[in-house]
Amino acid sequence: MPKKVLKEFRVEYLQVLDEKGSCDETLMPKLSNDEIKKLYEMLVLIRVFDQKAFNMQRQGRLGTYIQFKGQEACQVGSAFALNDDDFIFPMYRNSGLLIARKHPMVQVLQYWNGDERGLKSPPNVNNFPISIPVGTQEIHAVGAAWAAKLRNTRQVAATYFGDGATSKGDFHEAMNFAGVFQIPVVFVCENNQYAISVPRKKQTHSETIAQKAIAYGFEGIQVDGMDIFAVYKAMKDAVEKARSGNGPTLIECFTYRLCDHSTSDDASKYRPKEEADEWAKKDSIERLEKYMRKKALLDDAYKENVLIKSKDIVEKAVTEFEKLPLPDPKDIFKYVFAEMTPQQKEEMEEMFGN
Ligand SMILES: Cc1ncc(C[n+]2csc(CCOP(=O)(O)OP(=O)(O)O)c2C)c(N)n1
Repeated sequence: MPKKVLKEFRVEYLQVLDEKGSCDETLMPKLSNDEIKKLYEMLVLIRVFDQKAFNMQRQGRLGTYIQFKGQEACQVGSAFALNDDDFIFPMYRNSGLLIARKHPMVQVLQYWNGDERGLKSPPNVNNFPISIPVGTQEIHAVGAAWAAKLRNTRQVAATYFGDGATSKGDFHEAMNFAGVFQIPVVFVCENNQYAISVPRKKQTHSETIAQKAIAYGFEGIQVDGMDIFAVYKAMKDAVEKARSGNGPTLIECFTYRLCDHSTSDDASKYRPKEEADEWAKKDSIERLEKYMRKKALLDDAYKENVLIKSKDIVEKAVTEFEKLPLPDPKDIFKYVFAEMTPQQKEEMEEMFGN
């Protein structure tokens, strides 16, 4: 009997800008010089923020913090392809994404200091709260995008998650539903090669994460996640496709976390130094600088100026944040449900008195 040949499970890999800052002009997305500068300035701003927030946590000025160093291009490149009234459903590693989506830095700091009000979306954008449970945000994004489809608002939802999250049932449910009902959602997987200490190869036997989309009946693409042009291009295409009623896309941003998992982690315990050093050479910011220098969009004075301005913006946000009153610890009990359960009331009284 002749074997029936099924479609190959192959996906495209997209890189526009290589590590040396050389650009494949045939793949270059349409971006003006001003837009390229905006992307660069945002990358620098969120890196400065990330380092400052980490330092503050170490100094006891912030409760906890999840760094995203190495993943800036995934977050900025994708944010720039969305409209303000599109929805984002982020994960804990997405402080940079929130900032790129006009979420006030002060509020981001407020959140990491234990005040949930930090995640209240500003009125001009649709930023959903970040999700600490791994993967739950994927189904929420599908729900919001489904509502947008039913209401015919032409809004798109984007959801962000790590390679580890793709092993969750939520991922299957979200992807399956999105495929069946052709939901206007973009799944952005920031594959940073590790789920805390679990390497990607122990997460899935698939060659890529992107190819998983094929089984759900839609397109998956793997992009160089440290190449901001590739991320932007893939996202722009996926968003346009979703907005015009042609369903979901899975974008796997192939990247690396150039930092610990969190402020309670030490990645040197499970990742070889040589590996991290190799990835650091691919860094999105240096790569873009090389490109911009070649195109006369960046010189030393501009670079210095961007850094000074970024530090100034971050310091002002920190000063404002440190003036805010701390949240009331009773809020932990008060706002889990609309009404406190009898047990919560009892616990609260036990802890704080009447
Ligand atoms: C449902 C759930 N299970 C376990 C955890 C504990 N946990 C926190 S982060 C993490 C790893 C997730 O890795 P990945 O999805 O690759 O994202 P990354 O942290 O690498 O960005 C785990 C297991 C959690 N937060 N939620």
